This record gives sequence, C-alpha cells and structure tokens, in this order.
Amino acid sequence: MYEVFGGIASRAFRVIWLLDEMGVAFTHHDLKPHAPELLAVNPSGKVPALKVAGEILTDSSAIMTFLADKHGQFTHPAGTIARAKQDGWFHQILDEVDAVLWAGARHSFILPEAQRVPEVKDSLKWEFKRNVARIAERMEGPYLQGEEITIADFLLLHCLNWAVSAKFEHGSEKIDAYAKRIRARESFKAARARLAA
Ligand SMILES: N[C@@H](CCC(=O)N[C@@H](CS)C(=O)NCC(=O)O)C(=O)O
Repeated sequence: MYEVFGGIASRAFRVIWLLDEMGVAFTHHDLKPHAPELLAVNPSGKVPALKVAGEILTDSSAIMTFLADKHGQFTHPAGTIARAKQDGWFHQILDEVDAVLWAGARHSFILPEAQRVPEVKDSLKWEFKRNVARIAERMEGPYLQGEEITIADFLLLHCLNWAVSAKFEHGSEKIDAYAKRIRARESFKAARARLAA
C-alpha cells in the first residue's frame, strides 16, 4: 500500500493523479510543506513524499518514474531508445517549465520578502512562453512522444495547470488543444475533483 504525503494543490498532484491513472490504491496525507507530520517523514519539509515498503521516497519526478517503472505503465522500458527520448522530454520540462514556474513562485511568495525580486517575473514569463513554444514545435503527435501518453505528458500538463493559476501565458493553440485532450481523461477529472473537495 502506498502513502502519499502532500496537499493536492502542490506537486503531490502529479503522484496522486498517476496513481489514479494506474488504478492503484493509496492513502493520502493532506499535509503542507514543513508541517510537523511531514517533517517526521521528510526532513527537507518538501512535498510530495511517498511511503512504500517502509521507505520514504522524495521528489515528484523520482516518484513518478518509480511508479511508472514498477507498474509498467505510462513509460517506455528502461534501456530503450524510446525511454531515453522520454527522459529527455522529462528533464526538458523540469528545466524549462517547472524550474521557471518555481522561480516565479519563489519570487512571489516562497522566499523571505527581503530576498524576492518581483521584477524577474516578466523575464520568467517571457522565458516560459518561449520554452513552451519550443516544446510545441518538437511534439511528435497527440502526445509528446507520439500516440502513447507517458509520465512526461503528466508532468507537462501539471505544469500547464500551474501556469494558469500563476498567470504565466504560453499563447499556443497547439498546447491548448494538447492540454484539453489530457484534461478530458477520467482519471485526471477524478484527481482534479479532489482539489475541489
Ligand atoms: N523537485 C521537487 C520539488 C518539491 C517542492 O519544492 N515542493 C514544494 C511544494 S510544490 C515544497 O514543498 N516547497 C517547500 C519548500 O521549498 O521548502 C519535486 O518535484 O518534488
């Protein structure tokens, strides 16, 4: 049995949605970063974390990769060219989308006020738009790698949702259609419904 730590409005959404997609049971601990119960399992205070077989795994990307490999879903097998390409997408999204949004969040409300540089947000918004346009250009089909949806698509979609709430615009019709396609999935809707609950 898996235990997911972290509120649904955080990067924990990625893990919860993936488990919903895979039809795998889990329990959810709705905890904010640095909550005492969270610090007890993950001393960095960051979410998400996953408890499995008595061990704590951290980092949403590492957890998604572990789950996809373990259950043989939404991933190409390790050691294949297709997997290397999938990992390339995964890391590109982390570098060029997640990191840009996270920098925007840090300079809006995460860093101590004296360390924030709010002016950087315009530059980050420009970078986000340019980076998403590059992704749109390279996309190979209805999903990043063609016909088959992978965890790289789940990661990107989560970032695109995050961008909406952070007011980072990409202006790409192709990416809008892509996001709409993924948001229509029943498991996405189920995970999203947890947000409203
Ligand atoms: N790369 C990590 C980032 C984790 C992270 O920074 N999570 C945020 C919430 S979405 C957090 O816990 N922030 C608290 C902090 O930075 O101390 C992941 O993907 O899990």
